[in-house]
Amino acid sequence: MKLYGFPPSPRTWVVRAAAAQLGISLEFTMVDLTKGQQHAPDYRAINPTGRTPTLVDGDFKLWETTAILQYLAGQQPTPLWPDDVAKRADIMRWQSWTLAHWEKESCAPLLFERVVKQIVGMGAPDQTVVARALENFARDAKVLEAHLGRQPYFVGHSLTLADFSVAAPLMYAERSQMPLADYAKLREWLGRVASLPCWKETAPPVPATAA
Ligand SMILES: N[C@@H](CCC(=O)N[C@@H](CS)C(=O)NCC(=O)O)C(=O)O
Repeated sequence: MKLYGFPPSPRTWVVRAAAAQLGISLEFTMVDLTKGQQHAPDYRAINPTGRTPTLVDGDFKLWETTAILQYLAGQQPTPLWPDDVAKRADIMRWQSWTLAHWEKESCAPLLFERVVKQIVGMGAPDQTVVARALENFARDAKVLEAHLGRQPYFVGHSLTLADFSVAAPLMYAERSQMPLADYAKLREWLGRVASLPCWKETAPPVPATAA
């Protein structure tokens, strides 16, 4: 299978980390977002949304990170994506919530305003956007903290795709100054996930700051 992506992006990173955890080797092709390669006609032919990552398996072209994670985990029996309808729905619940709220409204705006803008030279963070994201972050982190007070992983007692999906937006938590200090369970869980060999093996080099 081939993966098209941009290694520093959390979405490409989480797909590569999950593939490594599953023991699936992916033939990787770089789509350099800093050079606009996501808009090149040959890339648009496999992903008309002009975003990364994209998985290609023979004639099957799959975009959207969550769908890619489920497709990879569905290749063989794995505790990451248990063959149990309630557990899969539970994983999907956390993945859906992450897409709609945790990633979109809380983490991604902090990453963009505080890190991406600096790297690509887009100027200072918009403090209105940052303030709104911090409010959302507190709202969502409380939900995560309460859940992790009851169990060590998001679904059941072992690692699943839910942990990969919820952790991905936190990949640059420190650099984005995400306020994790008040959430001990969340920090402990993130430490467990981030110390997985698959996470470290696929970690991108830290991008430089624009001069
Ligand atoms: N919902 C998509 C979002 C994909 C996405 O926005 N990817 C970013 C990189 S993390 C991208 O390619 N951005 C380039 C652009 O929007 O031009 C997914 O989860 O895969």
